[in-house]
Amino acid sequence: MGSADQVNRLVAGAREVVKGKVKMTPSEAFVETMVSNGVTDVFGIVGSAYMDALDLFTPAGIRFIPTVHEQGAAHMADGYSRVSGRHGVCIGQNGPGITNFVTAIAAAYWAHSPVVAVTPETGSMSIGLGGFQETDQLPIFSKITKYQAHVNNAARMAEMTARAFDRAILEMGPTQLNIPRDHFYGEIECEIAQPLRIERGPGGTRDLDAAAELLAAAKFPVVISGGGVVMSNGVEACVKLAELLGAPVVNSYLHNDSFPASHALACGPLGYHGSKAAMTVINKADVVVALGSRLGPFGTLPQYGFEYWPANAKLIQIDADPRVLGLVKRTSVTVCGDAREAAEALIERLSGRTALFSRLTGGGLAGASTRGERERYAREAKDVWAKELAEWHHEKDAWSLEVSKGAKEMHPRQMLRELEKAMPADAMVSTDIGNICQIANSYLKFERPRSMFGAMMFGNCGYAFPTMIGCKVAAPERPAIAYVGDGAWGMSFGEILTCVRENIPVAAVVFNNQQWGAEKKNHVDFYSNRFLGVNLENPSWAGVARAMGAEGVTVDSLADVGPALAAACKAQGEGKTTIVEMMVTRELGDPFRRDALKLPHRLLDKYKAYSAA
Ligand SMILES: Cc1ncc(C[n+]2csc(CCOP(=O)(O)OP(=O)(O)O)c2C)c(N)n1
Ligand SMILES: [Mg+2]
Repeated sequence: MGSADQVNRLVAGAREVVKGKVKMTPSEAFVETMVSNGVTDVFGIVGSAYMDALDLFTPAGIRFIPTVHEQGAAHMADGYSRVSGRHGVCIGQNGPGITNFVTAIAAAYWAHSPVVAVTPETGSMSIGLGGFQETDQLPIFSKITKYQAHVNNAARMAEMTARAFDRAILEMGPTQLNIPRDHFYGEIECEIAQPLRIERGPGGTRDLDAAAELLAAAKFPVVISGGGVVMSNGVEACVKLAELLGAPVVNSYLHNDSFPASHALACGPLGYHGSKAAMTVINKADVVVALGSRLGPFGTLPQYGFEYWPANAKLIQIDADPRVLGLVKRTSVTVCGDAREAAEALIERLSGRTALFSRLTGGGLAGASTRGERERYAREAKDVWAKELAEWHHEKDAWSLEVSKGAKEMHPRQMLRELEKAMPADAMVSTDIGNICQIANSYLKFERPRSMFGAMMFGNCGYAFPTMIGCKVAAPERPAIAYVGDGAWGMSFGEILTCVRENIPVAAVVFNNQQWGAEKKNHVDFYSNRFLGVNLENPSWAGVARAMGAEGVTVDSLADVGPALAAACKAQGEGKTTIVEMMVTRELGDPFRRDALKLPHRLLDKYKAYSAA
């Protein structure tokens, strides 16, 4: 029985927050503040540090989801928040339980996820004495959280808890709530705060006016729809703005769900193994409007040997976070505002400038008469890319050809295409870090937001599976699928037990190429195939899954890929988690970055043989 069954959120009063200044225990203040913030699920591993508060989760209508590893718990909180737009919460034992959070909180930081990491710590009377499970927990998270609340006095429990929750949403990123473990006990008098939810607004009038002028003068405007569009629930507004301008739309890197893929103006994602159509189209732009994007440095690197960023285009950057404006790319206009509201404000400013208005006043949209041309250009670019991709069955570099010669395993690209074809309409897909997961970027298309969950810019192997478990908790009705390489799977498969124990049915598609492929590619490209630590001897991952109480399927022919995915999605309706192990060749696609490494140069005689070939 999963703990969901133990929580009856309909227990009278469970979700009703105590009102006014009341005497309570700090544990009660902590739990009530979570209720006030709408928290219904918390991921973690039990620990004596916070047992007094844990005891109250069930009567408060909060489900506690025990995980295999605290890193998994924090990734789950991340996935949960990315799907729901609400807080993801994780908690653990002081010391090692908390340090186990670190990688996942860093990942959530770069995914802009409002995760609250609750970190009980050594009791206040023994801090600094070097007792059991003690480490200074604030410095560890200082660079990977937006805010750190420290409960320095039990009387401040409600206040600090509320602030940690408020700031996670306010700044869209993880916050830490650090609580010396003795501060859960005692009696305090306090009031439970209402959540502080501010309206961000569309941005300054002057900046929006300037943006509208630039767009009105654009001959070839292109929209980059970023993660901020998803987070602000702004896809509809983005569609309207693009339609008004007749502007093709590209997704920012790993945000393939930020614009409906079937829309006539949609050109697909930029970035590593993104859409060549998107790159061809943006290269033509005279004005680019980056809506809800920090324009991260890796999202616009040259791809396919194509330096596509339009260096001479005017750039309008719109983002809710002022710190990212003008940071990576020089902007012509910057707008600090909510992506949805800013798009709506631009629509308001531009919608009067119809073709008729334009004829009468000469002040209309400069690109109005050529919208058909842009649409045609985008359509042709998409057709060319679709054809190229359809014929791109396998990698063609010398090493890939050699290792796949006569191989009975599937070519990764063909396998990814079969997965794409079988993808259920409302699926949620997370992707890990690895060569095949990155190539998957070419084959992942979405119609609705909050559907794609890449490992984003922290880029840690082991992200996708636990994140998808969190996604499934937030959206149990949607098919949940994690794409994971076999190396990354070794880091994360333990959480199968969480799926089975807690009845959280998901599917994981494991790409078994028996190698840490993405890193091996560097050995091929830079180190004359001097392989070290990149080959993997795997057990049957399907067998391992079965031993852990899940379904396990091994697929080695293309015809079985689609049916296996469909079955794994259907099985979720029956409460079953399925691991689909794809047996694929060892061929490897283009590397992430060509500028990441230099050819080896050695000076000492003993290492001379280890120079570039
Ligand atoms: C936690 C972590 N450790 C190491 C790396 C470096 N790294 C990047 S990709 C990669 C290989 C991934 O291998 P696998 O998951 O098997 O996928 P493949 O590349 O074979 O498709 C490694 C080790 C990383 N990104 N994250
Ligand atoms: Mg691999």
